[in-house]
Amino acid sequence: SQSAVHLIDHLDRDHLRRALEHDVRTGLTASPKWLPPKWFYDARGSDLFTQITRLPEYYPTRRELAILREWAGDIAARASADTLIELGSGTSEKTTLLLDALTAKGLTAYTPVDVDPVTLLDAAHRLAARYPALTVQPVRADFEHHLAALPRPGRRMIAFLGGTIGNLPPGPREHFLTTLRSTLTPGDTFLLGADLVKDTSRLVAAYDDSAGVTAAFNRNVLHVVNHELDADFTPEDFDHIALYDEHNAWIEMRLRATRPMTVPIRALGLTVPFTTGEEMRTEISAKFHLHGLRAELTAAGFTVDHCYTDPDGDFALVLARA
Ligand code: AVJ
Repeated sequence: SQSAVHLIDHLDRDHLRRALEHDVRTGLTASPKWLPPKWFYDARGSDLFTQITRLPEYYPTRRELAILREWAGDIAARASADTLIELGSGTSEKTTLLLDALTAKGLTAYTPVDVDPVTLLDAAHRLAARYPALTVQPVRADFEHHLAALPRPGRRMIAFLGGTIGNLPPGPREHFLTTLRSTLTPGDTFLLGADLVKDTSRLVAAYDDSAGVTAAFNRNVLHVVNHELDADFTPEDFDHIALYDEHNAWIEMRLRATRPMTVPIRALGLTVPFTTGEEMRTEISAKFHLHGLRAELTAAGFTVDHCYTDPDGDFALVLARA
């Protein structure tokens, strides 16, 4: 595409590299071991996630789309935003429904925010071509660290779709919501997508698909560490585990070592031992009850305007006001 789209980049190579080094050193020297889910998303990981959204078992994307198809007009009318800022925008595929409705109500700018520059620029070019009157300003940033640096023109809607809020454990989630609220001003709105508690077998199937795409996505974090930190993981020597923790109401993904290993991570001068069967946590994906979600938003200083769900009650979109 020829459209003029310029990336604002808050994640220079140095910053990213230091963050990855810190996370890998912290997580892999802890007991039990863990790695944060944000490192899934290099170009390959983003592509695998897109494949996940098309799997028959992975319902959240389709449910959220169904809600947007039905309610985007209502959401746009309530928000009457000038600027849409989308956190964790990925391919921005679902966003066109929102953009169609919001541009009809006077939206002039769209800012997708993501960590993967390839996916981000690709989406930005595609949307700039589709909405010629819209100013598309992609920002490469980490939504947990750069909220204060987001553009501030006019009435803003912050969209955080897909259920990505579920990647944050309760403490960091409260911090995120409070920080986001503090960067907003009266008239601004927050549109939050969240996956809802449901039958355990459906939850687990969504994170352990029969085609093995989620398993490849899970193992991708090891490819990323190999590539970025000169490590020697053999990803195939780890089994993909997805389980539902009912007490915490979250899905947990883990990688389980199938044999004893000693893995050099050369860039860190670190050697990480694994025993057979040892598991490391790579993601939590929290599931919500509507009343809990409302309470968390209210506690962070938002006023909940409207909750939308699909007919089966699988997924929720909540519109809240600053
Ligand atoms: C992109 C964080 C919403 O938690 O469902 C999909 C990521 N992980 N399958 C989710 C994911 C495994 C996804 N989010």
